[in-house]
Amino acid sequence: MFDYSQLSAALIEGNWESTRELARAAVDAGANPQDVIYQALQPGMDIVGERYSSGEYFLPDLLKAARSMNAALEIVRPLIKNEEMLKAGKIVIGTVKGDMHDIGKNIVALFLNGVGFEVLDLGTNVSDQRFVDEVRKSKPHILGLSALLTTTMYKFGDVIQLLTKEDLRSQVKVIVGGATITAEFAKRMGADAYARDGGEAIKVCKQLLLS
Ligand code: B1M
Repeated sequence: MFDYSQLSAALIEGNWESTRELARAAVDAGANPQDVIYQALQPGMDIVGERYSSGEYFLPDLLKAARSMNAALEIVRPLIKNEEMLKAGKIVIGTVKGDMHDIGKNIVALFLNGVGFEVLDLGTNVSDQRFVDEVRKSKPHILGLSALLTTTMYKFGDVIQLLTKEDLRSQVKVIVGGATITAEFAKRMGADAYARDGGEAIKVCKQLLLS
């Protein structure tokens, strides 16, 4: 069992160089890359979020934490790969309009790619129409929508309604996720599925391929 407290602390302090070096030291010592994400980095980000909510941290602190997270992800990214191949699955993924958060979405994309899904990542601040146009063009099995803000999470419903309007809803399964999202909210927006994190997204997307 690894002690990730120093790694979490470096991320919380926004020291990207230490975060990267401690992530490298952990994987060099045999840490599981998924554990590095879920036992060190994401809990660290949660603390950063709490400090921001309480007024202890400000926007520059969020930016420094995001940079540190990305520096550590560069280390673990090459290790999350090809556990098995699922050549049949294609997913289009993106963060909805008005939302610039992409760290969690990138992790989900990384995990899905790691198990062999073909992942087409549209990035952040993606308009409803762009998602729908990409579904028409690329014909993915799954459309993945990410949102982190309580103001942008309602975009899920807008995208799904537009898919219906353009006669594409029956052709694609929709999975949604993000820190503020619940399974109940996903259902209310008309999504087919919800996943809490990257690991669950793999499981759920495999099920969606079979349904
Ligand atoms: Co912002 N931010 N942020 N932020 N930010 C939050 C979300 C917030 C909760 C912080 C807080 O107040 N405590 C708050 C939202 C409050 C609310 O809506 N109720 C907030 C705010 C207010 C804002 C701004 C409005 C701040 C401002 O400008 N005054 C602004 C909005 C900008 C915009 O988007 N228009 C803003 C900006 C930013 C930064 C740019 C500085 C930076 C993002 C950098 C980036 O993404 N490139 C940032 C950050 C870093 C955060 C926190 C601290 C961390 C987010 C993160 O990366 N978490 C965040 C607080 C928090 O979440 N605890 C916060 C780590 C990541 C691995 O987890 O993203 O949850 P997460 O992803 C998980 C799961 O959610 C899930 O799997 C992922 C991997 O495990 N998941 C999916 C995600 N997408 C999925 C899709 C799926 C399935 C699962 O299927 C498709």
